Amino acid sequence: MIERVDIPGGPNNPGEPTPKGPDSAPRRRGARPESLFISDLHLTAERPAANARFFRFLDEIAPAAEAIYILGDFFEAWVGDDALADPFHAQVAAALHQLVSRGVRLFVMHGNRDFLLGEDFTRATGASLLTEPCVVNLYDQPTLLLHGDVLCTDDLDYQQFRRLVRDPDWQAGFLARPLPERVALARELRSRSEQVKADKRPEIMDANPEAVLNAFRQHGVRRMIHGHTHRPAHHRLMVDDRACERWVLPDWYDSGGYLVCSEAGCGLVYLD
Ligand code: LP5
Ligand code: MN
Repeated sequence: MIERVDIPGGPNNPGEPTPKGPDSAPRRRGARPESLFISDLHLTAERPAANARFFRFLDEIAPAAEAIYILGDFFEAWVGDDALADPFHAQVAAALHQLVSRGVRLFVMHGNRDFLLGEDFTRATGASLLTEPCVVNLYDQPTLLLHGDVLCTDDLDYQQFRRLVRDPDWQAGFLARPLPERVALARELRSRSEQVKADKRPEIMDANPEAVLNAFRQHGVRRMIHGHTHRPAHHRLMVDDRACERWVLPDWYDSGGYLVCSEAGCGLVYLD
């Protein structure tokens, strides 16, 4: 089902003041309200450099934004919310919670690595989970948000796999297994994914142009933001008679970055 999500009190209600906690970071003087979009951080205790970059982003950049949107694959792999017991996961959740308590709204969407993020995670962080696909009214511009994997329609094996693991019965069966078993299965699946990707043609792992056009048409928007493909870009295209734009977010493996949007439009910012 396609739904247009109006986020209560979100940036789609620009007239409403952003709530600020007692220790909230003051906005840069004269700065216009901004929303930041990130995805594909693939956070894991095993990649400390990428984690440090993310914690720096949370300390130095995120507090001045009015909203942060995480569009999937925030974690390397999420096997269920009981994984919050892991010290690294708990540290990340606490850092997000601190950001929210400073008055920054936080929205999270599932990716293909972390589609099992659930209510315990949102409670621990103060984030709101966005249903994919979702249209937000971003400074008066309806904007379609996706993780991006659904656009890769030429990757037939992956789409079949996606249907399996997004099935609620399959997920209930998986979550009923002991945590160490789930962790081991996810590890196995990650290495399987890397193996099969090495044999896939790069173009089938990109967004299919027809799927992109259909998404614009179906949702009646002129702007789309997604991640997943690790091919950061600003695509301008005509859809029927309408000028549209598609922003693709960068991954955070080697450097990272984010998309910043305000009334004036959007722009990609890359981190060192
Ligand atoms: O993630 P990335 O960038 O490497 O590749 C994706 C697609 N791969 C995946 C798999 C994830 O990487 C692994 C997610 C682990 C965390 C989930 C935990 C909860 C579920 C655990 C289930 C055991 O999404 C990859 C795409 C690529 O993007 C580009 O779009 O090509 O697709 C695949 O690798 C899928 C394969 O093509 C087909 C999968 C065959 C495996 C079949 C095993 C099914 C049984 C699983 C039960 C153990
Ligand atoms: Mn992905």
